[in-house]
Amino acid sequence: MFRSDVADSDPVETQEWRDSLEAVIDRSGTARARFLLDETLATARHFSVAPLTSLSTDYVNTIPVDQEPSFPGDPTMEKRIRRIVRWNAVAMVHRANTQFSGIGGHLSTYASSAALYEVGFNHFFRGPAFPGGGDHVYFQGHAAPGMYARAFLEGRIPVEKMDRFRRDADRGKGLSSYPHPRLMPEFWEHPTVSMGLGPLTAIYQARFDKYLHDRRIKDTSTQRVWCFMGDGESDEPESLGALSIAGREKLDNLIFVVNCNLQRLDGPVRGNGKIIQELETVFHGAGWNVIKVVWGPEWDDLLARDHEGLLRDRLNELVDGQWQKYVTMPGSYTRQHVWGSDPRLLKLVEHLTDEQIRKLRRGGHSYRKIFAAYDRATRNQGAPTVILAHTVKGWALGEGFEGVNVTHQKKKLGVEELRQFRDLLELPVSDKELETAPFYHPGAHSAEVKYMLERRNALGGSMPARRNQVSVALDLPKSAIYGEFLEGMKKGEASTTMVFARLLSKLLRDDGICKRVVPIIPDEARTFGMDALFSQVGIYSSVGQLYEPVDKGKVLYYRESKEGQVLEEGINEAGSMASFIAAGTAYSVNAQPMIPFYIFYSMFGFQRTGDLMWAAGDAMARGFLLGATAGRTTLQGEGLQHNDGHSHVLAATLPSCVAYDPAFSYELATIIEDGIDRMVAKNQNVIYYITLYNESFTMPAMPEGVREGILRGLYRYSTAEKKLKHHVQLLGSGPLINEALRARELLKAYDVSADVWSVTSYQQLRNEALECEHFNRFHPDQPARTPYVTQTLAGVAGPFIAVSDYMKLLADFISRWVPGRFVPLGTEGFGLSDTRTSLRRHFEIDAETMVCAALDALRCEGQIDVSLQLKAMSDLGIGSDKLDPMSI
Ligand SMILES: Cc1ncc(C[n+]2csc(CCOP(=O)(O)OP(=O)(O)O)c2C)c(N)n1
Ligand SMILES: [Mg+2]
Repeated sequence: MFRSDVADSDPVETQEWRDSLEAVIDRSGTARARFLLDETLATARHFSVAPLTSLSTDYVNTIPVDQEPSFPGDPTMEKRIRRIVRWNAVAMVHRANTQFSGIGGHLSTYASSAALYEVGFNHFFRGPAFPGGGDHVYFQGHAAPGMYARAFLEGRIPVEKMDRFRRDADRGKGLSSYPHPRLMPEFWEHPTVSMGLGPLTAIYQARFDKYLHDRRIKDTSTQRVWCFMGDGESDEPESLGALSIAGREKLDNLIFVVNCNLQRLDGPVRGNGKIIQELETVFHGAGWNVIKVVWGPEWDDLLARDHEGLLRDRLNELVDGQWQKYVTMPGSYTRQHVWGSDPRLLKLVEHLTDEQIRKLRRGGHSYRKIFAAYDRATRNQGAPTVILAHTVKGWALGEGFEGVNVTHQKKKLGVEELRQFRDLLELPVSDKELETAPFYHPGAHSAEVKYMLERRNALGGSMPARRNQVSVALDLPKSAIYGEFLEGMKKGEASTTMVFARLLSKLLRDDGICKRVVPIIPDEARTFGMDALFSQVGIYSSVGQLYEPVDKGKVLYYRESKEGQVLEEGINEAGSMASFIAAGTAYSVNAQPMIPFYIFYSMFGFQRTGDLMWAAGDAMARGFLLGATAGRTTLQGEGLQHNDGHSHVLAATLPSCVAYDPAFSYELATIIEDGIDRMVAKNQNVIYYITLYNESFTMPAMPEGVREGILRGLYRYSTAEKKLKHHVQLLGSGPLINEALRARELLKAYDVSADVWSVTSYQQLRNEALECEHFNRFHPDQPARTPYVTQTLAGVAGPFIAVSDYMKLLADFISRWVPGRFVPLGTEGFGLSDTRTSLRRHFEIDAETMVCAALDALRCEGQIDVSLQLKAMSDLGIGSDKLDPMSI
């Protein structure tokens, strides 16, 4: 293999070195060849001529000119299409902001990446009808106008809709700001605009495609994942944090395209460095195939004549801030600064005019260079590929936009700028019309539209396009599977975590859905008592198990297998969430319903990866999130960073999330059965968040008639045997219901009886009450609806004391609909380590402090005297010096 464009002052000598290496390999094998290379490098280091690092290459294109494939398309036609798409992408943002100041949108991102997308659309992206199901493309969020502009040309978006960019409120009539499946469920597939999440979730999507394939659920061998991202976006830890997983898993179905326009929002990404070179080393180091597309074809001849490597040295040394500057300067300036550093360099460009120097394009604007990169990327085997494409931010939008630091924030063009843009694009928009920047469509039967539709038809249809249909109908588990959990325990004790582990292992044996269940665990299976799953269904590994596990021979051993079912993600909650999204959207993305059960430390769920949960909601993912080791006081000994007393508050902020805090095994089983029914049978786009505790107690049998109450969030668990002089209502959630039951016994000493209620979901109670409020507000002429919580608690006597292992804020969700004095008890404040008993006293949620709260409420109601309250405090050993947990 010989590169014509590499700086080589003595090609014959070079070939001799190559020949001798080949001869050693032939004669003595690869080990000897490697030894000789190592020795040569050691010598090179001694003389300080070793390559800087084997991970980076010169600042030139990876693919040599003579290895570029011929371009199969019609370049002139594709240029015309690109120009029309470019115009309309600009028109939609400009028009939106002219009509509605402040509505926003971005011009410069797509302007820099138009060719990157268009080459993909015309030649590579496989659409939904492609055999095997097509590619998954993650579009850079801020480039959305370009995707709309293309769909407009294809006839998929009418012109009225183009004029409703960023106006979603009239449902179905507008175009969302960014890729939001929930707002445009027929169009967008993958949410990307929270930067970093696109790259992360794309990696796990590619991995999940392999999982589906290896587990023989779906043949995904023709599907690829394309992820477009910004160079500024690469600063997000999530963007690069999972690269090694893609490398290790050899995800050759994955292609990243990084739009390296050298700028982010405020300024240069690496003014003092080189982002492309930096990314090259990072991706290389993680085992990726790296293709740099740095320069356009205008550079080919210059680089071919760079026999001494002077030009390469110059390209290598100039930093990005400088490259950005050259975009904004005339050719004479660049001649002087780039080439003027050495007379020999000046000579290289002496035949070029200043204007020609100014027009030496960057690789990411050359369809030929991009085609070559995509072609190579799609043929690569055994590793993921990244394409680092060098572009100009605001390309072709004129000097007010190209390369300037404010370009990201500019939403409109002046008439003169529009005129120049129109002239550059050679579009038939009249001077008179320029003021309004009208959309331009060449007509449904035009050659351009015909060409692009032909290309898309050959590739499996238009994109982006989200599928809503589920092609596989599943038989849901029979009720019997849940039976044992409803019966309760005659003897012994269990925690809800143990109950869940048992239920999950039953679901994994169920004929109807066993293959569809995807357990996801970030290195905590043993913590949750779920390690039996390892041997029961195996851990998924694309290479099987290449070693004999240390515990082989034991009943439960660490079994990895190509058909393994558990996604054991290691200590990686973000990656686990990305897997959850891939599995939870498989019903649409891969037309295969899957049911993820992602179990994690509840403290490291919504708090740590909340944005991914939000993205899951946007993507309309379905599945179960299980926040284990839940509760500020139930998990003892772990302390401040582990004790979760607020994940339910955070979960309530995710609109598609149904959050439950169950106490008993029958509640948990009822909730999971309902969740599977809603997600799989009823096709509802909901996520269930269920907290699981590690406190064991005897699980009671399910009382009659409580199913609806469990699912709606509240039911009466037990009624006072006998009414005493005073009466209160005690509401409990999770294991704290046991404290409510104990408080009921203690209260008897003060002539107070109590009913005990189980609150499985404050969030569901609140949501339903808000729904009633909404109905009533807008239907004043109809009978008012009463919230379920009000109806259920109506007519019972006494103040209401609510306790949970979560913040008071959670119980406060329902306070305004409770028909009576309401006293929430909860765990505001930082967590700490101690025994459960001490922690519950500290946070004032144990039975004794509950008694104090109940008596206090009765005193405030004028029912008892202060002396009784003081007596109780003294009886129970609680003084007025009780530390306020918020004070820590
Ligand atoms: C997590 C997150 N932080 C901040 C932003 C706001 N933001 C939007 S675009 C942008 C700059 C993008 O730069 P780059 O990734 O280089 O993309 P380009 O537009 O240059 O292609 C920023 C900071 C965001 N969308 N997401
Ligand atoms: Mg950028």
